Amino acid sequence: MSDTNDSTAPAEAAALRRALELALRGPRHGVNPQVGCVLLSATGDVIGEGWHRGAGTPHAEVAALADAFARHGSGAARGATAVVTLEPCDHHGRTGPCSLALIDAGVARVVYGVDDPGAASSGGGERMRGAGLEVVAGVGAAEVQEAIRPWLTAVRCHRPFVTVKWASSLDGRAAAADGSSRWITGSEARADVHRRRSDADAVVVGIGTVLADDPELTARGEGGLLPHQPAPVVLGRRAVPDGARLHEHPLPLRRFEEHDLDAVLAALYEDEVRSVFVEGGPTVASAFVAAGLADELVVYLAPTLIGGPVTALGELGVDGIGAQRRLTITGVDRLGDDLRIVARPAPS
Ligand code: AOF
Ligand code: ZN
Repeated sequence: MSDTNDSTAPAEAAALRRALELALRGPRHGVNPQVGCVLLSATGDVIGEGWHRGAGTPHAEVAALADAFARHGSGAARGATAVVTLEPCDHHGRTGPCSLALIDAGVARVVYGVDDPGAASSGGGERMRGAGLEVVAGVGAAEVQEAIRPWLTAVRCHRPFVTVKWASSLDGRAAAADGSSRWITGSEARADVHRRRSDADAVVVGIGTVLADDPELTARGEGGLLPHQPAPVVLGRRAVPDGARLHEHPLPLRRFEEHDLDAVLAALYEDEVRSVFVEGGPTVASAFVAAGLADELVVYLAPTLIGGPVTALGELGVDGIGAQRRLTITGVDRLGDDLRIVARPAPS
């Protein structure tokens, strides 16, 4: 086991975990992925760290190189190992290619988690190999994939990642028979909804919800508006009333009259929307689920019983039990008196 690759592997796996921790400091919303990078010296010491802070700002690799240069001088990365959560990019986007930045800095070895699925940006691994660097892919890949699943799904499917959220009584009712639905869940659950709105690029509701609830669709916290607001999107033909609170939203309202959700999502993707938070009501939520477009469900269950006809989801076309939509539950948490259940479609 005298091979240097073997002896540095545990340090690299630890550096990858650290890089992922750094990555998650960046914004979850937006057109770019969360990416983190740790630079290790030949002896395995951390000489630089960086993460991506949002579109247009330096990529994680460039930020880590700048950190290493600032701490140890301009030759600091010569012979170093770069440990990155995502394959370094190979394109001139809003910034320059990280593959070239790493080559130019004299980095000898690159270890990364997940291949870049972007058609224009991928290829950094190949370029660096061609330049004589050692490149190892797939380290910590499962953790990275899980952490940036929304962005990876969006880029692979060319549509935003879709989270469908609803709040219901324990018996799955979203409202009483007269349609009144406010305050089923408590304040902790509602605060969680606002944080999740803020992580999304857009929040989607049906016109029925606008007419029934007059929602603001902003992401709010104790101190008022949260720093990032999702764009409000309303589906359906009926008009949004002039006095609707939605008109006070800081971002312009996007309207789609069509029922073709693929077309809606394609148009939003074109507009750089990479994640949408679908907040209802039952018709819109079930349309996304029925179309197989719900990548994640976030369900808040309140300890109350309502009964009656207004279920959290409308028609799903499940005529026989064989057509039921099986889920995998990935999280169950108690928020105040309520339960939050996070689930995704079961692997088929
Ligand atoms: C990032 N941050 O740390 C890395 C990225 O057009 P740009 O310059 O903003 O490039 C965005 C793409 O670059 C992104 O979609 C991803 O494929 C790749 N890598 N992006 O925003 C980073 N390493
Ligand atoms: Zn890059």
